[in-house]
Amino acid sequence: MATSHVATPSTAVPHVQSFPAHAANAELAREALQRDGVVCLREAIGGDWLSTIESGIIDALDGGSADLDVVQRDGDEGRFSFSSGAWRTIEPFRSFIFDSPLPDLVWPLLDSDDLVLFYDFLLIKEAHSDSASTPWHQDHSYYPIDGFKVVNSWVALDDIPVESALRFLAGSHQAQTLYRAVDFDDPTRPYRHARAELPLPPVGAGDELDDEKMLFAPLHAGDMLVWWSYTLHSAPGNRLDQRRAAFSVNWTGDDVTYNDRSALDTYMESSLTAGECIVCDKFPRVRGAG
Ligand SMILES: O=C(O)CCC(=O)C(=O)O
Repeated sequence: MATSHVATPSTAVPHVQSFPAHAANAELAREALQRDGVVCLREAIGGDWLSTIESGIIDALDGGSADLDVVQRDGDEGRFSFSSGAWRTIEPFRSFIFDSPLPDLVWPLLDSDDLVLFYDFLLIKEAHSDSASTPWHQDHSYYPIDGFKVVNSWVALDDIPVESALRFLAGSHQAQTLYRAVDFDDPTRPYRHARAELPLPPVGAGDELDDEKMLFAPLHAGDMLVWWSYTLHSAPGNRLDQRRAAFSVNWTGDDVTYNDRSALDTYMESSLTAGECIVCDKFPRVRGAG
């Protein structure tokens, strides 16, 4: 298993721009998202909804998620667990996605006539899952869809200090260059759905602290990051004595169509054909008329 050394950043590193999560700040948040490719909404999700998600996590880890991976890497004390597309079987996840303030926080940032649910993603790095790092990547490289109105709304379930925080390459979405998907378990190995004709991401393990465009995202539980699917980002393993968990919901907007390229089952739907709008039972419209 290849692991990348990630130095502990100082507290002086630049942070993702953040705003209190009010409707009144939506325009400022949208400008920051357009410029940097990522924005943080502080205190976006309240304690009751965080508890709802936690009850969904219990269900997911107890067999409720059909697509759950739990890995413990050599030498690590803690496990790294992730699940995707569980909202259709786990009621607390469904309720959070459809009934919480989440869609109304995200929709204004997307500048789209509608808001379509693509999939949910749960990620738990237990204390001292030291080598559970995430290499530099764009989410879009893994998707069988075309279009640019695709965002990840990533809710911190724990306080996440800068040492284990996500990091972003500011403005990396703007050129609309699609990079090749990398294998998360071992970035030196070809990923099975990778498109060989695409360039590799231009940032490698260990480069992040030298780059002035790097933005770090320390968060408190309930804060939410929103980033475009073309924004390059990465994360270190969790070397801390505390859990680092997040629940993210990925959304698409009115410019997105299916392209039928090879991808994980979570992102595919056999009833869709290339060029079609992706709205269907698996990817339902949550806001707007379509
Ligand atoms: O937190 C992490 O390790 C990675 C999260 C991420 O890259 C994602 O959700 O797309």
